[in-house]
Amino acid sequence: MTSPLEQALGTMVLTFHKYSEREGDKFKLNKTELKELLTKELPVFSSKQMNEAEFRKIMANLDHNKDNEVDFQEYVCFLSCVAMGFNDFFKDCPKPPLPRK
Ligand SMILES: [Ca+2]
Repeated sequence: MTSPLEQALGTMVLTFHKYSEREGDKFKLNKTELKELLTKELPVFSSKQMNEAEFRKIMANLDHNKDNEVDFQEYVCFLSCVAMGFNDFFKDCPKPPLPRK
């Protein structure tokens, strides 16, 4: 049995590879792969109908080493930022009681 956090980490890794292995370098997301990942796996980004200019801005922000691809480290930095955003968003919400074991 894995814990929810372990499952979440596994999902982060598997989701990256599900898209990165489609074309070209198997360990990096190119623009097409990144767009697919954002649209299908993080629909919170595409719900406001991300246009080409917005997408290019996201790509440029994520691609720290400017090789026109997003590697795993760049992807994890991005997810950390999204997690911080979620944390800010939810910090004033009342907490649900933790499930008893
Ligand atoms: Ca890169």
